[in-house]
Amino acid sequence: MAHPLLTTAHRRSIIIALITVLCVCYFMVISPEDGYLSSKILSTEQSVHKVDKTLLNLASPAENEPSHSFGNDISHDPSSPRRANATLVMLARNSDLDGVISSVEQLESKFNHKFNYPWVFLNDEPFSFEFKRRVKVLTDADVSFGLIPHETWVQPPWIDEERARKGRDILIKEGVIYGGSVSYRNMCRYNSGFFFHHELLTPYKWYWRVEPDVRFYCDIEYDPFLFMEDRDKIYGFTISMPEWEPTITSLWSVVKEFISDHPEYVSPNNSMDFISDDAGDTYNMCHFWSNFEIADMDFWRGEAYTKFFNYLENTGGFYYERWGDAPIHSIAAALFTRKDQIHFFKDIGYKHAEFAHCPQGRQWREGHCSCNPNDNFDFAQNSCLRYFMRLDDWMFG
Ligand SMILES: Nc1nc2c(ncn2[C@@H]2O[C@H](COP(=O)(O)OP(=O)(O)OP(=O)(O)O)[C@@H](O)[C@H]2O)c(=O)[nH]1
Ligand SMILES: [Mg+2]
Repeated sequence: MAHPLLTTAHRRSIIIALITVLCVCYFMVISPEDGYLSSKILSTEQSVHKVDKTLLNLASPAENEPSHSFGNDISHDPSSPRRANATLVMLARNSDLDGVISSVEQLESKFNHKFNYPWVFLNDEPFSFEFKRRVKVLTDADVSFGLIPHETWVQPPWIDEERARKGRDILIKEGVIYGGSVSYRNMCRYNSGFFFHHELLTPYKWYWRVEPDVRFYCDIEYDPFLFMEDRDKIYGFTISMPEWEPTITSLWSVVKEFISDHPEYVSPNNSMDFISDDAGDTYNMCHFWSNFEIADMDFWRGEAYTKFFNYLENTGGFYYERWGDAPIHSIAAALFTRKDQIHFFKDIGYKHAEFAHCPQGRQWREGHCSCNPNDNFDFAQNSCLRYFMRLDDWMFG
């Protein structure tokens, strides 16, 4: 039998020896520095693993399980492109349905199926169920159908109807298109001074005006709204031509009065040379054809245009003559913006009635345009494009 003291002392020395061996081993094999390095390597591996998973999650979230452990809470999709505050807008009647479908179908397939800008349709009468059903199905974008407030559409009660009737009769005798039509005058006045105040349009800055039965010939692979925004543009067109003089007999004298009352609104770098051949003495009738417009509604809503429109409106010229929204918009854009703020969309193939703009050369090829490049109004006798091109800066715009 062993002595208890010896046994205790023996045990104590074994424990001390073991502790000593463990300490020596610890300091020899795992020094504090090595331990730091090891743990650093370990933590780096973990973070590489983390980053990999994070990148994977960003790259294709749909293909990855949601991982709460890494805290990758992706609140927005960074791959979603920047968008403009913009809408496509069309004024139409229920009876225009076939032409509306044709225009929407083309613009969707050439442009908007990739961008999904919303559509706004406006009418002076409620759109029929059939109209809405047939149009909504053409796009994945939001579609709204709006009723135009009566007072912004109809001939105002202060217009002298006897004088207006005489004005219509003169144009009928002269064989001017829509010369006898009051509803055409309503439409022109509405497009000149009111559409951009419609409650469905006030949320937006940019619009692309589309009409029933027009043609869009080419693929549009970029965003024309962002193009305008990024270059500080205000008004974009494709076709320009002269107005029928009898429809705007007194317009230019009213414009000149406005300019002399409000010279502060005229841009020092304006496009007077597009609309006048004699530095503003007379109007040469040139205008941008407003059935196609990509433009900034804040310009129409701004002080210069608001005062300009009200000035014109007070003369009654929309009804006593037959002032069109195209010369009104064009004159304002030419005078109250810088010339580099007006853009010729030469890459957008477009046709309204018998007049077409077909891109040329590389733009025609790259846009896969379906128009005949020879069916192009740009340099036809009646085109006003050469007047636009004589503005110094057009090609740098
Ligand atoms: N809701 C409504 N829309 C109209 C009316 N008149 C014209 N519009 C629309 O206003 C736009 C211009 O009218 P248009 O009749 O095409 O006039 P235009 O382009 O000068 O003439 P066209 O060469 O015949 O096309 C089109 O989008 C028409 O659908 C109307 O009385 N009510
Ligand atoms: Mg038309």
